[in-house]
Amino acid sequence: MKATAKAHTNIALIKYWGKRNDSLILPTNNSLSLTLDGFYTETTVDFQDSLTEDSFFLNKEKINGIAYERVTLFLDLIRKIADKPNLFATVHSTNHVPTAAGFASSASGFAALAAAGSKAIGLQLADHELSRLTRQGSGSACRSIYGGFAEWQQGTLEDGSDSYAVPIAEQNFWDVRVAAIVLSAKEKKVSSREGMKRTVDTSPFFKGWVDSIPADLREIKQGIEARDFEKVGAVAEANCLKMHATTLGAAPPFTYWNDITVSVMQTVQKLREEGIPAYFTIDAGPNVKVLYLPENEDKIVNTFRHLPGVTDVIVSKPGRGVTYTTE
Ligand code: 2P0
Repeated sequence: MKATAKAHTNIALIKYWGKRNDSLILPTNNSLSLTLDGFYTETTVDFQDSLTEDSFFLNKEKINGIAYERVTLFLDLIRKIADKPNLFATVHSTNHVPTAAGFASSASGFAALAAAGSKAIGLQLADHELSRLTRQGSGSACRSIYGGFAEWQQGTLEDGSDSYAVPIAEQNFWDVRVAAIVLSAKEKKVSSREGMKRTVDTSPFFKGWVDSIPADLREIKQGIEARDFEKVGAVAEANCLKMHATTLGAAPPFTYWNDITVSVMQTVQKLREEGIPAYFTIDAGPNVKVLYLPENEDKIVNTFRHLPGVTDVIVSKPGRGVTYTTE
C-alpha cells in the first residue's frame, strides 16, 4: 500500500492570518493564493501491516521530535477516515523548497503527505475532500491541492466540513511571475502559528483586518478574471500591508520586517514610478516576494540582485496542482 505524490508551495495574495479554531485549523477569513512551480515536495507513503509505528524521513534523514509528531498525528486522521487504526507507514519526503527563500515548506509538505497518504491507504478523495484533509495538517497547505489561483473558503460550520480550498483559475490561465528576494537575515523569531495566535488574541487591529477581507477578495477575483495585473498587484500589496499592520498592534508587538525588507519594498515602489509594474507581498518572515510579468523578468532580477543585503533572487512561474507518480 504505497503511493507517491508531488505538491507545490503557494504564495498567498490575500493572506490567511488568524484562526477561529486552533485544533481543527479553521481560519477567520478566506484567503487566495497562487501555486508556484519552482518549489515542491515529493512524498512517498508506504503502509505496511508489519509496522508497529510510523517513521518519517526528510531528505533521507530520520526525523524525530515535533516534526515527526505533526506527521504521525496527520496520518492518524487518514487512518481514522480509512478505518484502519493500526496500520502504520514509512514516509519519505524530499523538499525542493530552499528554506532560505522564506517559503513555507509546510504547504507543499502537507499537501504531498495528504495526497500520497490518502492514496496509499486506498481512499479515493475528491479534490475538495483532499483539501479539507490537508487543511488539518497546515492551513495554507489546503490551497496547494490546486494549480494556479486557489481560494480557501473559511466555511461556517463548527466541525470544519465546509472549510477547504477551491480552484479559481488554472495554472495556464495567466503567466504571472513571482521573484523570491532572499535576504541575508537569520531565521524568524515568531513562528506563523504563534504570531497568528498572538494577533488574534491581543491586536486591536485584528477586527479591521478581518472586516477588510471581503472587499479585497472581490476585487482580486475581478482582477484575475480580467488578467488585470495592476489591479491584482495593488490589492495583494495592500492586503499584505494590512496583515503586517496587525502584528504591530499585538501585545507584545512584533514585526517580521527588517531594514532590508523595507528597502526591497521601497525599491518595488520605485520601479512602479519608473513605469515597471511590480508589487510585493510578504509572509511571516523578512523575505519579500515580488509579483511581475514575464516581459520584465530581466529588469526585476537585475534590480534586486544588486540591492545591498540581498543574497539571491529565485524566480517562479505558476505551478500545477497535486500529481501522483505510479510505480
Ligand atoms: C498565508 N501564512 O496565507 C499566510 C500568510 C503566513 C502569512 O499561512 O498554523 O503554516 O499550519 O495553519 O499555514 C502560514 O501559516 O499555519 C501562513 P498553520 P501556516 O500563506
